[in-house]
Amino acid sequence: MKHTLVIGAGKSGQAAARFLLQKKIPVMLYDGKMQEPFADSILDLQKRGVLLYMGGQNPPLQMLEQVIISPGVPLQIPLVQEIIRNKIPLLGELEFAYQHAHNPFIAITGTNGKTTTTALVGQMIKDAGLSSFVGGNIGTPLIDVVESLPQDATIVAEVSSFQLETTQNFKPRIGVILNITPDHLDRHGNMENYIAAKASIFARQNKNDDTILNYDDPILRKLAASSPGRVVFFSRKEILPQGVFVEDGKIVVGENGQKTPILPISDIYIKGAHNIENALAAVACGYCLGLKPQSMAHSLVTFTGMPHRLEFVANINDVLYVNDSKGTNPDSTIKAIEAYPHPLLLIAGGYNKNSNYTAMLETLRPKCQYLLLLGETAEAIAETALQVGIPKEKIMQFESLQEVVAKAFVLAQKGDMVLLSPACASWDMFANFEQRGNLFKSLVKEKMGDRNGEKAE
Ligand code: UMA
Repeated sequence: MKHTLVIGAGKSGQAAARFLLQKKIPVMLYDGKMQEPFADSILDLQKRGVLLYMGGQNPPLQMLEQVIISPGVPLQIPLVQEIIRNKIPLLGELEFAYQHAHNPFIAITGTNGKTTTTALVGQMIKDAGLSSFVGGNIGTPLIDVVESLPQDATIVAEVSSFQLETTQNFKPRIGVILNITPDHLDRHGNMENYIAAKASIFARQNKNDDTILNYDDPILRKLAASSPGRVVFFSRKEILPQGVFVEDGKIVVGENGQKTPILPISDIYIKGAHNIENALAAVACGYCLGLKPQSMAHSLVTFTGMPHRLEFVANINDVLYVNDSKGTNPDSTIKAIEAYPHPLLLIAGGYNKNSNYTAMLETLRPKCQYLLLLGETAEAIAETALQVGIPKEKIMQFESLQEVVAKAFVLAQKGDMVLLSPACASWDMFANFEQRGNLFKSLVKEKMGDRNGEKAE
């Protein structure tokens, strides 16, 4: 009997396997890691008949009908290359979910800001009294829910370049690209491939669909011409004849010579220039959906942001502790560095994606109290920091996040900010950025407890 092979036994792969089992399709589950001891969720799949191929054990390709690949697995690995050579149909989890979905999609991508914008758009739709489901790269594999959503729900999906790379028919009703700066080049090989993966968000749209693009991003401005959909631009820097922009300190929607003000940007709860861009993109989505200006304004005033994204952790003796574990590339960390005026103890470093840290460290230099480094990239970041003129005595390397937080507590002065914004993915030391951010928060809170204890004595 022909099987479906699921590659990657993480969140996406397990969700795909569960879905296939429900449809009574025989499943094989492959993972490059041994995964022992198996998580209960994997043991459960095994009990239900899933054949496990763990630790890089090759499954028998002649028994395969199709293959579903998890987003984090590169197409270059030998097993996938063998599958492609054997012409076995291969699709990603996003495409698989799309093929089984009955609801319209709003898909949001971009190097940075996609999680916040996705959650914000989901909130805007709910605040307008409509039904939405928020999922995808943000954390819930869509295949888990696509067949059980209410008929009137709009799926608001955060989509990554990894997911977009393996789409074939995926065509969102609204596709958003927030920005494109170098990231994941270890996986995509070069910028052209990375841009092409992002652009596939609109590649199959038609004139009844909307493509929302950032006018201030030169790559996206150029890309607009290749969208078959209706392009709606947003801009933080320029007043546009048509689209969503900032004028006299207010977000404004311009359409056919008419201007509709939404709200003053100072009223938006989430702070920083990058969040104004996320808000503009969300308003552009709301505009395409026909949401009322007052309702969108209410969402922007009340939406408080996402965990692990410039998340306030504590203020201890006038030192701010902020968790930006989702800062997984240099550009994202630049935005975190720029978001607050405080002198910084920046905690950075992690999994090596061959990024360039020069611009990030140049942004940091005038505010840098200390640069506390850990992970695979610590050495490379330290070298670049010296090159951009950050003094040697301000740069320190550590073996664990525990050591970093302990040192930050000793070094931080009143008025400083201790910012975890690693500019790197977490995969060298952690399962994901959430685990890294949660550990940071619990270490800070532990220290806060110690500090209170000291005071009490
Ligand atoms: N694996 C292999 N071989 C490989 C690489 C990985 O077997 O060469 C295995 C790993 O051992 C692991 C499994 O694949 O067991 C993990 O699969 P995965 O990396 O696809 O991770 P999932 O747990 O399925 O989570 C994925 C997304 N992860 C990635 O794209 C890396 C999650 O995005 C997403 O929330 C989830 O699906 C649900 O849709 C996270 C992410 O970091 C947030 N995304 C990147 C980002 O935002 O920058 C793209």
